[in-house]
Amino acid sequence: MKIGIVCYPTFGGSGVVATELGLELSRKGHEVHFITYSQPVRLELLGANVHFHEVHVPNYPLFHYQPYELALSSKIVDMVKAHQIDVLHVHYAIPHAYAGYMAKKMLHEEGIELPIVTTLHGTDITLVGSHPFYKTAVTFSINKSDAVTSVSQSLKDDTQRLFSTNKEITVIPNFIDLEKHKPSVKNCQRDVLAEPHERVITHVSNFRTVKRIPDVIHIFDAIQKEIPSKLMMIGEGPEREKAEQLCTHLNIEDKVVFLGNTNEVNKILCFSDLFLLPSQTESFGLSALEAMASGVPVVSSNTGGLPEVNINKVSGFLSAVGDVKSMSQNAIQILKNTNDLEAFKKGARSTAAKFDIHQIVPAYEEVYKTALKNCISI
Ligand code: GMT
Repeated sequence: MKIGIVCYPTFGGSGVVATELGLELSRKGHEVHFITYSQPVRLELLGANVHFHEVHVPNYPLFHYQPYELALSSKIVDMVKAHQIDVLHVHYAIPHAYAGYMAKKMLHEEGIELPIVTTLHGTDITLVGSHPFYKTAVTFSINKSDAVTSVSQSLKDDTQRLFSTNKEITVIPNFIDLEKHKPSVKNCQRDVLAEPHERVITHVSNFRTVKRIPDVIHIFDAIQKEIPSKLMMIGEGPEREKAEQLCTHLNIEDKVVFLGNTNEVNKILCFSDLFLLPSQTESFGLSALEAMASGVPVVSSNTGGLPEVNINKVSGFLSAVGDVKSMSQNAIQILKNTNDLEAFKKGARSTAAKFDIHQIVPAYEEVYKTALKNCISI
């Protein structure tokens, strides 16, 4: 099949899922075309089966906001015609599903029917998409997609609750390449960042309010009072500066390392002992799954799709959003005793194995086939 993929090229989960999916589809022999405003961060290798088409939005002084959807839908039309694309898969509803619909409509005028598959990722539904300013257009784009998927049952339920749509939604959970995230001692540079007797705790996110970064710091503060440890903070975002100030205020700045954005998260995870994800909302929690695949137990909140990923008392623990005390106690329980820690590490890896890329990606191929067969003509 020739598949077009529209996504955000940044470090966020939806872009990572779209990129890893495209790469796996290309390995399976499909021709994959990424369409976005810059090369996706995890798309390191372009090859015979993997192509990248950049969307340019020329700056024009009349526009207060540059019309990205317009440039994107034009690019989709040109690319579909030039490469005879069979199906377009858009990741994150805003504005990709809307631009996909416009492209579909323009192509229809030329006698070309393009099936659109929309994958809902989380904040495009729970935070941004359900805002009154966007809701009408998001509902329309969901209803007009040929197929809609969501990354968890919880996100499907949220979509049906928040939007007036009878659209069938197929749950296809996020996935992981277990080979890439093998817990391994090779390439680990633990000694650069922590002392041999210290436990290593890690958090990865885009440091937005929804991630409850102060909770991460407070949980770590409670841990380090009982167990010698270091905290690795990976990612960039609006809450980073405040987080650094909080560490100074708590007098733990020498125990917290801010590493910024990196493509080498698995190299930090391979020597981590615990992953923290106390989010306010989380449709799935791909970063938690990546940690688990590396054999790192997770202490998280129980919001959204997290209970579908992090299995309480097996791969880690779940607590109510904001319950820093319970999360701290759970973290200490996992880290205190080496035998318990080893059991949780095994539990994390075996739970992650249920999300094996080779088991999940065929579900997307099925959705493409169905969308091709039932393509709505407009
Ligand atoms: O977590 C973020 O803020 C990034 C966001 C994105 O769209 O890039 O992540 C969402 O999609 C991921 C991939 O499907 C999910 O694993 C995340 O749980 C989801 N984030 C939220 O729901 C907050």
